[in-house]
Amino acid sequence: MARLVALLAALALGGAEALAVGRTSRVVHGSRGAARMAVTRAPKAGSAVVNGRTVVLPKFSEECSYTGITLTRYMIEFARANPELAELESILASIQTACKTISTLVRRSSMTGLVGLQGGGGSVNVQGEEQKKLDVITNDVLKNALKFSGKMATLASEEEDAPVALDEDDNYDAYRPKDIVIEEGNKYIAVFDPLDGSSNVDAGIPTGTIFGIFDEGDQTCVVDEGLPLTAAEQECLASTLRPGNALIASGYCLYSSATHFVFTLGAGVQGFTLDESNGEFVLTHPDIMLPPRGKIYSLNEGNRWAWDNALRDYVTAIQKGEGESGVAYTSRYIGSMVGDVHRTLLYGGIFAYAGDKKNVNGKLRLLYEAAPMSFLVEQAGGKAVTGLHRIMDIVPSGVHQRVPVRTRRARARAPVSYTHLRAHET
Ligand code: P6P
Repeated sequence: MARLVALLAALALGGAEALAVGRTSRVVHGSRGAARMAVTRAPKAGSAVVNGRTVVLPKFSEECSYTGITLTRYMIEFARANPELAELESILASIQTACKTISTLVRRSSMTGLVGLQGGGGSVNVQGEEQKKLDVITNDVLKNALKFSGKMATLASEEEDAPVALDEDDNYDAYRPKDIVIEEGNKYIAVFDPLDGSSNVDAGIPTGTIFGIFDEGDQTCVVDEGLPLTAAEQECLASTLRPGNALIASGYCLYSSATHFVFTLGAGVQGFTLDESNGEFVLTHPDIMLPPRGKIYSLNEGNRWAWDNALRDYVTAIQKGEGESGVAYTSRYIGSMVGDVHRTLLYGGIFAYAGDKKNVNGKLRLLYEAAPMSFLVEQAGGKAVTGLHRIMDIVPSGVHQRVPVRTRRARARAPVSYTHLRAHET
């Protein structure tokens, strides 16, 4: 009987106000003479308190004018500044490697034949959604990267029916002297959507990977290794789901005109861009803060006549410029949450996925879509709310639970039925 620490929980730490630092950049001529934009001012040193724990921001006394501040270096410095979170360095290293791999798989899919449905069709995930070839492959890429990090206890994925409890790492056993029991290091849990928006991928529309990492907590489930999980074991795994204030890290990788890696460790949001000339993610968007006001609203208006009246009236008002800002909003909607949220983080405005008569609980999954993104939005100075509750306060009732969808606007109005991620009003 293998003793496995198996946990599931959701998301994010409380929304400590991120340290805001202006972004400056200059053209730096690298060794190859090619002009490259580099961030000349790294994130401001400091710290933030999230859920009672202090997270110290790394310091960068100098920067290489050829490579800028890479994600690898950022995490090295983060681990030095936060020794108790040092293992996040190897976890983020695994995730960035997986994201680079996925970026290449997505970019080359039309040439490599990795387009279309898994098995020509008929392969359906637990959500009842037809799986694309890339859904399955990217799930394996990310699952393996996290598993081989040696730091994971459990993985939960959109593409996995049930949580995957990782048994002892064979290599770890091979290295471990048999007569000494070595206390394992921290064990973490990952939740992820390996290719969010995959229905768009064959058309070259932006897609992304969403991830959330949280520490193991104290719940333990003992499961038989190598055997399918029993109902009781699944119940145990699911019973460890905790409200979205338990995350240590979350982020996404956007596969678009460029490959952007945006994440938070509980003290602000950092944005990196893949420099394809050397394969490094380079810090290009330090300390992302939502603009105080935006004039873009992003939600699927095809669902308009299934919305409740309050939401329809709200959208009509902002379309007419009759909202709080008095500015007529414009509509942008990609249908990939990663793309829509990334634009919202940079340009401001509103992203929402509404509950409606067809889907009372909307569509976004709490554990590995809405909550990791909510963590980022809050860390970027925004609000991620559902009707009566802050998204991150919701205790998931299951791995694939959809977000309970009710949102109360900033001012006391009748609750409107949608989940919306919005820059807070100034
Ligand atoms: P709809 C992708 O399938 C996804 O989960 C999110 O990435 C996206 O925001 C939403 O669904 C799009 O759903 O119903 O507008 O196509």
